[in-house]
Parts: sequence; structure tokens; C-alpha cells
Amino acid sequence: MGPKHTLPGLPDRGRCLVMGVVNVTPDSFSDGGAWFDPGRAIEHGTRLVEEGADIVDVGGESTRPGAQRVSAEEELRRVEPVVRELAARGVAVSVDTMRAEVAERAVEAGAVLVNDVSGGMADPAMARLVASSGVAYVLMHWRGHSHDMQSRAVYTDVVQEVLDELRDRMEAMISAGVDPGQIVLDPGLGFSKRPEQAHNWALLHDLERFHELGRPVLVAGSRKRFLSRLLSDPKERPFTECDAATAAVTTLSADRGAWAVRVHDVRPNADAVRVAAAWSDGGARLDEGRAEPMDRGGL
Ligand code: PMM
Repeated sequence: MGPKHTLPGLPDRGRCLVMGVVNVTPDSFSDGGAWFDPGRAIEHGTRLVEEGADIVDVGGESTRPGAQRVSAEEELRRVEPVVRELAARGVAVSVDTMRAEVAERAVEAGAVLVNDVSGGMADPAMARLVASSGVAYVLMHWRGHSHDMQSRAVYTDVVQEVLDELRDRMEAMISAGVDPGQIVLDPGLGFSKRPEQAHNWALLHDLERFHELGRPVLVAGSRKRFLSRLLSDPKERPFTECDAATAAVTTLSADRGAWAVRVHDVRPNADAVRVAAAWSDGGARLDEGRAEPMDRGGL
């Protein structure tokens, strides 16, 4: 297991956390359309917590390769009621947005984490908002918007370049007033990383090197194309049939010290992080009576 980190407003369970995904979009990468209605999104988020999610990540803009942007008004219309109601139900809510305006309204509605796939690059106002609000912030490795991000997937040494670019972005956020203790780093699997090349696997293989940066690490491989491709037979495996592979990535990431994993199908991943924790401490938590009950129904 890796270094211990506690983030403001977020649970500390002494193991890798599970972030369950609720995409309130008609066109997301892996669960597009399923939770587009706010009422269904709220019920889905609540169910993810019952299945073992520690955090629920609510997003209103698809980042699938080639996706076009939606307006800030539309993004807010999608996410705000879902964030507000889940937070009111006692859920630790994260908002998946690149826009400071959306992040600000979501924090006012109760979000405790801003998950910015652009690492502060898409909106120059993001750093100020994160600094002034004091919320936890996921800074992901990013090289550009979805419409052309794969053309930027050119690396000589993918691990070193992703590490260097994350360090630069982190320093930029800190210069703008963000406290280093707010920051979580994410290598950005699938974002300007080609599934037909080794980019994503090289980053996972060297995951422990990301601890060099001194901040917690989030791994978000769930249902991504590098898994579909690995499991081709010879046709690429559909995204929704990659959940066992996602759970394998979760187990290995938890063992190598990931702070959290971001996943669509929560139950197998909630199981996986508990297995990794029990394996790592030899069952000490069971002996001490600290093992968690799996079902936190009623939150
Ligand atoms: N990937 C997606 C959306 N949000 N957030 C973080 N921090 N890291 C990611 O890799 C990431 C993300 C795209 O996946 P989805 O549309 O399948 O949820």
C-alpha cells in the first residue's frame, strides 16, 4: 500500500477509496444516456453508495474522444440538482467539470471535490476558485479538448512526460494560491493516450512513480478502450463487458497505493479494494473489529 493522505471533506477509510460515476449526459463514453434524467441520476448515485462507493462523481459533459462541448448553462442544468440532492442525502459528492463557474455552483450545492480532467488548463478561472473554496481538487493529465486529444498522444517517454506535465500543472495551481493539501493527481488514462499503443499500460506499470509527486493518486481506467482492446477476440470487447478487467485494475492499483479509483460498476470494485486492504494488512482490521459492513444502505 502507498503513502497515507487525508483530503479536506473526504472520508479516510484506511484503504483505497471508490469513486462511483454518475454521468448526467446523453452521450458519455461508457454509460451514455442511462442517467440523463436528474431523478434517475439521483437514484443511481444513492444506489452506488449502497453498493460501497465512498464518493459519487457527477458529470454533465461527456469527454469521450471526439465529443463536442456543451454550454455552461446546460452543464449546470444537468449537474446542480443531482449534486444538491445527493449531498443532502449525506453523500460525499464530486463534480466532474472543467468550468470554474460550474465547479463554484456545485460546491455551493454541497460538492466536496472538484474533478477537473483538464488540470486547470481549460478554464483560467479554475485555480482561483479552487484556492478560494478550499475544496479537494483532482488535477488530471490533459493535453487538449476531446475533439482532437488523440492527435496529441505523441510521447518519447510517456511516464516521464506525464509526471513532468503533472508536476508543472501542480506548481501552476500552487502559484495561483491552491494549497498542495487540496490536490489529487490523475495520470488521465485514455486522455491523449492511445489504446493501440502501450501508453496506458506503461502508466499503470509505473504507477508507484507517481508517489514521487507527494500527492494522492486517482486511477480512472473503468471501461476505457485500452481494456476493450486488450480483451479483443478479435473484435473489441464492448465497454460494459470490461467490468471484471476494471476490477483487476482496481485491485492492482489499490495494492500499489492508489488513493482512489473512479469506476462505473461499483460493487466489484468495492469488493476489490477491501480484498486489497485485507491482503495488505493480513486481516489486522478484522482482528481489531474495524472491518466495515459492506452495505451502508440509508447512508
Ligand atoms: N475519465 C472520464 C471522465 N472523468 N475524471 C478523472 N479524474 N479521470 C478520468 O480518467 C476521467 C474522468 C471519461 O470516462 P467516462 O465518460 O467513461 O466516465
